[in-house]
Order: sequence, then C-alpha cells, then structure tokens
Amino acid sequence: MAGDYDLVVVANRLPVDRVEEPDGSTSWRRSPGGLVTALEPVMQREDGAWVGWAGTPGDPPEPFDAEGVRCVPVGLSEQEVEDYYEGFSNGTLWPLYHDVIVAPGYHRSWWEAYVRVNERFAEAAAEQATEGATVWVQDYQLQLVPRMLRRRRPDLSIGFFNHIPFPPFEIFAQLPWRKAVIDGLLGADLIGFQRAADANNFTRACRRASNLPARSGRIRLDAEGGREVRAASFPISIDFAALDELAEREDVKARAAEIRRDLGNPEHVLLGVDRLDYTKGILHRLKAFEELLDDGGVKVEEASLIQVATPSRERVEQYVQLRQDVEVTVGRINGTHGTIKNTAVHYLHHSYGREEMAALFLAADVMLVTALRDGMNLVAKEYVASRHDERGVLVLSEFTGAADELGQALMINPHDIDGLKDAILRALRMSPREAGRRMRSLRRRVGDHDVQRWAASFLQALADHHTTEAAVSVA
Ligand code: ADQ
Repeated sequence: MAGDYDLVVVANRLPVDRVEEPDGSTSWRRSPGGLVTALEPVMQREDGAWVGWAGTPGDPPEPFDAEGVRCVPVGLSEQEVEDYYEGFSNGTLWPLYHDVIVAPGYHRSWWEAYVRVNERFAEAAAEQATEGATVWVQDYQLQLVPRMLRRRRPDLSIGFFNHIPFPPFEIFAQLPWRKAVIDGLLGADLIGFQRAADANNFTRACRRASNLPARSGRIRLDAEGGREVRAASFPISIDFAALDELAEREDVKARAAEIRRDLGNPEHVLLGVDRLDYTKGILHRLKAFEELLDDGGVKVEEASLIQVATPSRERVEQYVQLRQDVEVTVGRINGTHGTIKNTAVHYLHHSYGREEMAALFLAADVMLVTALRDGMNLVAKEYVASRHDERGVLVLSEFTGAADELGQALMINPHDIDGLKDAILRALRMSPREAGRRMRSLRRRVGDHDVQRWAASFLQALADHHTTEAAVSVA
C-alpha cells in the first residue's frame, strides 16, 4: 500500500517536542537541532513526511501536521525504550561505534527489541511513501530499516545517513549481529557517513564480515542482480547564516558582555559545551585545566572555565557514573583553587536556548572541544559561526569529524594532557592577528559548507545513483 509523500524522513525522534499548555492541552513545538533546520525547507517543498518516536512511551498519538511537516509517530513501549533505545542503541552501538571508550553490552533481548522496533519504523515509512518516493533514514538506531523497507517497497529510492562514526572492522567485529547490521544498511542505495574514513571502514566491513566485492565506496550485491550500493562521506554542518545573524544581534552581544561582567571580567574565558557524554572528553579537559591551575600556568584571577553539560541519557549506567565523576572533579578544582571572589570552573548542567548559546560562544576567548571520538561535533562549527568579530580560538580534538575540515583550529590529542595544556596556553597567548587569520579561514569553510548544502548534496547524490542503477538494470 503506497502513501502520499514524495520524501519521507525516518529518524528515532520526531522533529517536534510535545509541550503542555497552561490550560492542560498539548501542542507541538519544533525541537532545536540541525537536522530539522536542514530538512524543513526541502520537506515543505517536496510534500514531506517525518516518521519518528514522539519521546514518551506508550501508544503513539495520531499523525499530525506541525511546522508544515506531516509527523507520523511510532510507538515504543516502556520495555522497548529500555531495550531498543537505552539498551541496544545507547548501551551497545554507541560505545562500540565510539572506539569502545566504555564496554558495550551484548544482550540478545536488546537485539531482539532492536529488530522489532526497526520493523515498526520500516512499516510506518512504507505506508507513507508514494510510488517511487525518496526515503531518507537517519542514524544508528535504525540501521536495519533500509533492508526492511526495500523488501516491502522495491520501488523506493532509499538513503541512509550515519551521524556517528563507523568503527574499524577490528572493533566492529565484536558485534554478534555484525552481518545482519551490514545487510540491513545495504538495503539502501546510498549510505552517507561523516568522514571518508568512516565510509572506508564500512566498505572494509562489507568485505571482511560479509565477503562482498567492495571497492572505492561501491559494494556489489551479486545476489540482487549486481545491484550496487554507494558509500561516501557527506560531512554534516550547521545553519551558518542563522547563527551568524543571531550572534550579530545587539541583545545577544549585550548578553555576552553581561556574562563576562558576571564572571568578574576575567582576562580569559574558556568554554566547553557538550551533552554530558563520555565520548566528549570532559574529564580530560578538566584535568588539563586543573593542572594548569596547579602549576601556575593559569591563575584563577585571570581565567574562568564555563562548562555547559547538557543532561543526557540519565538512565544509562555509564552516564550516571560520568556525571558523578565530573561533579567530583569540578568540586575538587573549585575547592582547591577557588576564592571568595573567583570561581575556577562554572559548571552548568542545563539546556539553553539559541540566544543564550550564541551569547556564550561570543563571550568565550577559547572554545575547548576535546572529544575522544565524535562523528562531527557541531559545537565546533557553531562557535566559528558565532564569531563574526573574527576573534576567539578553537581548540579541537583530532578525533572529531570536524577536524577533517577545520584545519585552522589548534589540533589536540585529548589523551595527551601535556599537549592539551600547551594548546590551551598557546590559545590564551595567541596574537589577535593570528587568531583573526585562523578564524577567517574557519568561517569561510563553515560558511561555504552549511547544512543546507549538506542536505542538498546527499539528496542529489541519492537521485543520481538511483538513476544510474535504474539504467543499468534496464540494460
Ligand atoms: P551530539 O553528540 O549531540 O550529536 P554535537 O554535534 O556537538 O553532538 O551536537 C550537539 C548539539 O546540541 C549542538 O547543536 C549544541 O549547540 C547543542 N547543545 C549542546 N549543549 C546544549 C545546551 N546545554 N543547551 C542547548 N543546546 C545544547 C551527534 C553526533 C555528532 C554529530 C551530530 C550531528 O554525536 O558527532 O555532529 O550528531 O550529526
């Protein structure tokens, strides 16, 4: 049964959040986030539908229209949230795909829930898509959907984008269901990754785990009449123009000045902004800052570190542990180095609106991105987009996807604490001239490669590939 929509996006979450109005009724508000921004114009132009979970367990609400997009909720039971979402997605795949920073759990009950829930998403997408439609599946929670969808609807053009890294085969090989995951993804026509290295890792996994002929990002499926799947990199980005404009607003600039004043106008403000996640290297960053205070490289009267850590996955064990470790560390640093007047680390376990985020970026002389592994890291790009004044220095981990593009940042290996300390000192002492030169180049890169361009280039590549394949199968 075909539906009405030419473009169907399938993602774990819908692009809207449920809000309770004062009169007790519920409404839907667009959730913050790059994916929504990137896809909204295309979705409105193309008659788009978005299939995803509404964020609360239980029966799903009926499909509805919000912000010009058809939203089709998929339901998850309480148990499925535990097994599919917190379990297999965030307790197995997330650590496995991020260099096993913590040990992944392998539980058959989690896998079974993952398969079942992926079927449900595929079913819902198949019902919405019109004959020959394009379906774009997002991220690691839904890797089986492309194959499940192709079985139901061979007429569709199917794309998949992985927002997180794809690990080297030696790590991926741990996964007891590795062949099923590869087969699930290969239901797509085009599989997009953040970095060329991720696409290579995937191609190699196809060869090693599934014995498939795969070369230069093309995987041939002889069992399907020689159908070819393409794997390539499409580095995601941000809405540069919107953030650039926001950071230029007088009220945002005034707020940035107020933040610095409230900190006591220190000479240097350093900033970290992350989901509270063990992949982000928050503890490494704190350790480097603490050692700089210990050995006098930085003085508490001169420098403040603001660490914004968004609450995340609070029911997953390793996240509970990380939060404790971060809070103990911040407490120790402030206890040792703080004075009545000066606080060394301002730790904020909150979410903020766009204006406040832009003001924080503008207030910071040095942005610290120290992830141990990160698909892209949008925060690095957001900092750059906010610095219309061409000031500020970005310290960036070489283990982020962003490092492939942002060569003018100060690159660091977060495991090398001495190297990280040196980079922080270098950032603090950098001449305005050098900082300006670097920032200009970073801004050019992000400005030219924004999220609109990312979405358009993925969809164009998918259309091109589908046309070529159709021509081959007719010939
Ligand atoms: P994340 O791991 O969530 O994304 P990131 O790319 O940095 O990491 O995106 C986080 C987003 O949340 C940013 O837009 C940031 O501004 C926002 N944010 C963070 N803290 C906030 C706070 N306290 N208040 C408000 N907003 C906050 C995953 C992958 C990344 C990949 C993205 C997109 O792990 O590697 O870049 O998807 O593909």
